[in-house]
Amino acid sequence: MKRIVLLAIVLLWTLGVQAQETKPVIEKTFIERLEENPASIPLDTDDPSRDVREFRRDPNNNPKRDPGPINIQKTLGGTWNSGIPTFFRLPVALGPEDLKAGNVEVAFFGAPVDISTGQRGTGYGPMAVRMGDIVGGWGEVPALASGHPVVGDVDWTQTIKAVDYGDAPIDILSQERSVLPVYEMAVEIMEAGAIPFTVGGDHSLMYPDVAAAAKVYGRGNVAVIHFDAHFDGLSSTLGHYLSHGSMVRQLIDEGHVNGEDFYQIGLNSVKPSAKDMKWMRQSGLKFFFMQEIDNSGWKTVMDEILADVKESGKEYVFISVDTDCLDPAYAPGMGTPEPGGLSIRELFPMLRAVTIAHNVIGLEMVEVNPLVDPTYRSRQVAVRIVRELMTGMALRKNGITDPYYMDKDWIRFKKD
Ligand SMILES: [Mn+2]
Repeated sequence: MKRIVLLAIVLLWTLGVQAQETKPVIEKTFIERLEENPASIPLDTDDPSRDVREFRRDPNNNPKRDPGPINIQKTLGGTWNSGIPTFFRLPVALGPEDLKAGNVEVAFFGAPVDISTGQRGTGYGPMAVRMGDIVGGWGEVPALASGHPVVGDVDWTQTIKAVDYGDAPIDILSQERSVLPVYEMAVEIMEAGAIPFTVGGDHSLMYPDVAAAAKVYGRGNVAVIHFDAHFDGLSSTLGHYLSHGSMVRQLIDEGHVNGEDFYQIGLNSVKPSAKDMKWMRQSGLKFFFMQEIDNSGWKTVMDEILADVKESGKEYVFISVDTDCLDPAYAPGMGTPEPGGLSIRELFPMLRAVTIAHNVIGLEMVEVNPLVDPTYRSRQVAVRIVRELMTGMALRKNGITDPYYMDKDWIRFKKD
């Protein structure tokens, strides 16, 4: 009897629940909104965290202090595995007033975007570079300064005033919504009179980075030297204008940079389609496949590029290094590695050449993926890429004009 009563209660309760109508809190379903406009991604405009740009601190009043770079290290200097991991243990700058007050020349900032590669990992690039081994020592202790195996007694950290500008506040769920915060940070650094050096993050960053340079120095006034296994000129990817494979197309077609001022070195991926090749030729893009470097040698290619930039009269040069320009033998931890790429022996002298020869107004190093870099090899190489670029800039500041400069005293013993 008890069981029957219990069953009856359960039955009535179930019927009661079924009889209730569902009352949705949101009237239009997500599916309906997608069906209405399949090319849009519905967003919650009421979400207080919807604009990552609002996450930025007031750099001057939080806490209140005099402007200028802040040294956050405990010691005046140290060795590679010590210190609080800012980029190269550099002082920190929080806002443009710090850059101006400190006469900062180069401001590194991280941009941890990785959605464009289709896998996670490049977003950890900035932290990996901060943690990466610094050859020799860091800081202001002269005894810890380190020379360079090719160009001699030059320590860029003691020649160029540089800071860690922190990370751009990016939207980890959207490359499109990460464009503005990165663009604004790059513009802010340039307008404060410094050179932004973006550490990525995937290569979709090239769009805001170069667009910022064109905004500050003038559309069509900037030449771009682009090391990459990929041509990155797809008109779109899965309907997205922006990806790490299409920014070159957007930058040229939108008129930020002229096609003929765009130099690509080391192309080595699946060949661009016939349609893409047609666009590359029509736009005037100056591309050098790996085969050309294999046939003619890196120096011949570099000579041609240096002469061409000079002839164009372009005063402002942006350098973009996608680390996958290197063969995965040297750097396997990449967003999209491509066997058959440049060797370290080819890349390093080219990086010094472009920075010695040109008035560089912006740089980026992108696509390092520490999650697929179990040997730390790729991040070591990434740190070295930054070092080569910065060493070239330091040599230029010291008055060196030969793009292939070597300190002869450092190359071999002397017989005399
Ligand atoms: Mn690439």
